[in-house]
Amino acid sequence: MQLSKIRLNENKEQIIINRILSDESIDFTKENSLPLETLMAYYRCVIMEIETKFRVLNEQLSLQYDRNPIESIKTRLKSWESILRKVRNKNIPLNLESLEKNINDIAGIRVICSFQEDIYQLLESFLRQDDVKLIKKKDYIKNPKPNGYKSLHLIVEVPIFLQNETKLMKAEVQLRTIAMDFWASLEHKLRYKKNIPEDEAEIIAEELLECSEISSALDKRMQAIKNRIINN
Ligand code: 0O2
Repeated sequence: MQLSKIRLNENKEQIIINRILSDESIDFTKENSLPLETLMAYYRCVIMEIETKFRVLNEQLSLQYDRNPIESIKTRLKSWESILRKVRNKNIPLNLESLEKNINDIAGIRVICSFQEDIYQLLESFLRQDDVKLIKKKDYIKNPKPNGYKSLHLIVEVPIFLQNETKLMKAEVQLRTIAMDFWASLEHKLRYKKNIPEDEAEIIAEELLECSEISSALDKRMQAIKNRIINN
């Protein structure tokens, strides 16, 4: 967590945060450094819990089908800077309860699969688990975003088992194919890159939309080939 960095006055992140934030949020950060560090540790724990759940499913499905449905898993704890930016953009009250209640993606787990069918199979097995509570599902695979973005997003609540208590923590899980991940990584660069002339940005966006369609077609063909191989 970036809290330790925030304490250093000359730190680069401190300078950015100072620019983004009001005095109130800077005071909040300083006054709550220990509870915030604890909360972030809980989010790290829920990331571990969920990552393990997917690794277990991968292990079992690989025994059953002799191949690994999960290509890789990436996890991230949202940076303190992004959390504060979201607080400001969404006009959320800045206190610990409000962060937990209103920001669902502090803990993020991205599961990357080879094939689209694997995503739905994993989804079913994951949501069937007794201790996983689905809060929200957004299927950008069946309903891609207008820019061509595809991925399956879940907000879930999962218990973490601490020394003297069990705590329910929320996390965002994104499931996508390798092709969808490849596309999203490049498109992400466009979103965060400043200084691209408007007409150039429009051309890139059109190219990306076309690439999204091409990669969907590739995903479908690869899936069909895999199924033919398996069925022979
Ligand atoms: P980062 O830096 O990846 O964390 P909501 O509040 O749920 O209504 P939100 O938070 O936009 O709206 O949720 P959504 O639509 O489920 O998107 C959450 C995350 O999905 C984003 O997080 C991105 O990681 C990814 N994502 C969504 N849309 C796009 C897109 O068009 N392109 C790419 N490359 N990624 C996308 P953050 O917080 O925006 O960013």
